[in-house]
Amino acid sequence: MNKQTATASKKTDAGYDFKIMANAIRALSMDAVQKANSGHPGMPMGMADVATVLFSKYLKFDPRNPLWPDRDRFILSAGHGSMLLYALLYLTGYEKMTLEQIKNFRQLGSLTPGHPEIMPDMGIETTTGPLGQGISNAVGFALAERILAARFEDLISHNTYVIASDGDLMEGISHESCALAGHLKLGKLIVLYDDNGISIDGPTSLSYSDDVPKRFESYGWSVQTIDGHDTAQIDAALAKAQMAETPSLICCKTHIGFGAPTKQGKADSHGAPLGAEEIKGTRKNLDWPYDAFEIPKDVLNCWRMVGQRNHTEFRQWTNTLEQNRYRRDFENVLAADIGGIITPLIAELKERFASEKPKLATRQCSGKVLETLIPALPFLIGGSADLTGSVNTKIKGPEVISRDNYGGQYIHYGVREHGMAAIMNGMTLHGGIIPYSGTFLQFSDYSRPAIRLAALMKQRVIHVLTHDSIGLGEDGPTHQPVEHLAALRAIPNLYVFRPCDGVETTECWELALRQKNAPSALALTRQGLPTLRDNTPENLCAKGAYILSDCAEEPKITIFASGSEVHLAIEAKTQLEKLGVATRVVSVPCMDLLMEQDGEYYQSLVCNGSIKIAVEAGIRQGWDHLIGGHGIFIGMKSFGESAPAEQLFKHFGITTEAIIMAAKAGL
Ligand SMILES: Cc1ncc(C[n+]2csc(CCOP(=O)(O)OP(=O)(O)O)c2C)c(N)n1
Ligand SMILES: [Mg+2]
Repeated sequence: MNKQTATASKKTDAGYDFKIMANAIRALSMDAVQKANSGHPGMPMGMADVATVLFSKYLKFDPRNPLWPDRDRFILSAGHGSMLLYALLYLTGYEKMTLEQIKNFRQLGSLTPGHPEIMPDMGIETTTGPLGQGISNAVGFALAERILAARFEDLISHNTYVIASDGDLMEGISHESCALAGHLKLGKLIVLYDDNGISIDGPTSLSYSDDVPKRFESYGWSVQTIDGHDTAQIDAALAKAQMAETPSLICCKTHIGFGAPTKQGKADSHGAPLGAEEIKGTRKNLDWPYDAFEIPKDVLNCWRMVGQRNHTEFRQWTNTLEQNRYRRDFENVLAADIGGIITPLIAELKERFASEKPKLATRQCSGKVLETLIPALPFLIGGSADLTGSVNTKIKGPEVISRDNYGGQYIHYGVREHGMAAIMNGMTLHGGIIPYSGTFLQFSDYSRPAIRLAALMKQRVIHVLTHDSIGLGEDGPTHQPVEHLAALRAIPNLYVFRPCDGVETTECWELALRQKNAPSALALTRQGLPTLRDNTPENLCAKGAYILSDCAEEPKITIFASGSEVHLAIEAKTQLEKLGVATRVVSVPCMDLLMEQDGEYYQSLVCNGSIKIAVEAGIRQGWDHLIGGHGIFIGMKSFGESAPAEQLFKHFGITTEAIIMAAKAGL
């Protein structure tokens, strides 16, 4: 539907009654939840009218071509209402979303899990469930759209629609991301807020008296409030939102569990099957005299026509693409495929670090890597949560992205780590962008829920996390990560890198960029470190750990270390060898990658009978895999202290001398 012909109505353009179509969603939702004997019927029943108008008149989508790059994105932020999405996907004709799948709601191996799990080829753009994440991903989607539109104006112009609930808006992360959306004036972001006044504990008045419209107005959004069951009002509000130059919030006053005789408007309908009696009464109330899972042919046909609405537009878009002179660039950007582009650049950087042997903090090394890579990778979009100068994420040259210029390559996210991480997830999910950003490792706790989702969704998002130990010094224990490396390593499918110098930093960046199906975290130092590595054609970090310095005979001592502690291990080795103790040093830049190698590779690093020592300025957790329960660990057991870094390493006993003493004691 284009802007000019939008008229408030109670029917689709094809003349079908919205109410009846919405009831199909309600019926499927309550039936599926009842059959699964678990799930959330209330929200889909409450938002069915809003979703019906959105899908049948506004959303630009083509179920036959779900990956159409210029499709509108629909994000169900309130993931507990998953049946709303599954019902829509079935009704509009996504091939894989069959009625069988709906009947298998929440069962092992089904395409209809409890909360939506990313499946873009089936209309599920992101995994939602942890409240606040979806709406924040959506800000990333909408920002990615603007960034790509600035580069390919003929090919990209689409909206991002969100359904969000009370819980989404209560969560802190929504404050972060929505404030930034307003600041960046993301006018193609349209949020439909299920303003039903109910959450799990009961009425939202128990804990929530925000003036939501004022809140969003203060962010610079356009806000409307409507009756979310009046399809004419929904239609008019959506038409108006299309015209807004700012993000739009439509507060849809709805009744949770709409149609249920005793549970409508009550928390009881939020997260449990309605029960056979209540379902019977609902069918009567809605004038829906059909069996469970039965959708009458004419209703289904009407929905299927909705699913075909944009097919011609899709074909026109494909023609435009074929004739577009930037077609190849566009396709390359969409694939975000770094392929061979970075190979010579990485080789050159490694050679430079290895020959110049600078004493640099790894955060500075990372800055140098970016200086080389960014000009070659226009889809690498950086940023920081207000620590740009400290985390070395911005290079000279590329412009900053702002409401007046989406053509830049750097985002000032403000002090919003959690929002930043979720926005990056949205940008990579949109396609065409590899996002990276920086903050202190300590503050990764603030981003953790979004980092976890990137790992779960297998998305390439790169977190630059500097000031990675007590080595940051005087800022003290509030800023000194201690358990963070272990905590991040605990997240499956997240690669945590902790390079020891410029060569390793370059190799780790390469691995993070080439890792298409996982996020990465680069833990980098504030303090300067010597260059330890020689150049090698091979990326030695790729196996997670490798022998950095070996001895002629069988090692009596094997020292494992990461990042800023590797040079301590090398110094200890030099002194131990003067005493005639054969010592090997294994650098461990990525424990996660090491765990993926076979046992043989691990055996090639350790020598049976050798005493194993691990050194890392963090906690022991995780290192037992490498050194065993009897291995010696030199690291942290408590929070840090505020003092200059050198004093702290001495104070906590993370020194060359401590390694030598431990080795002697072990022998
Ligand atoms: C981060 C997070 N905390 C808690 C939950 C558990 N939870 C699921 S829905 C919900 C709140 C329900 O209220 P609302 O968001 O208004 O949804 P409605 O009941 O109106 O559908 C909660 C607390 C969650 N999914 N995510
Ligand atoms: Mg609610």
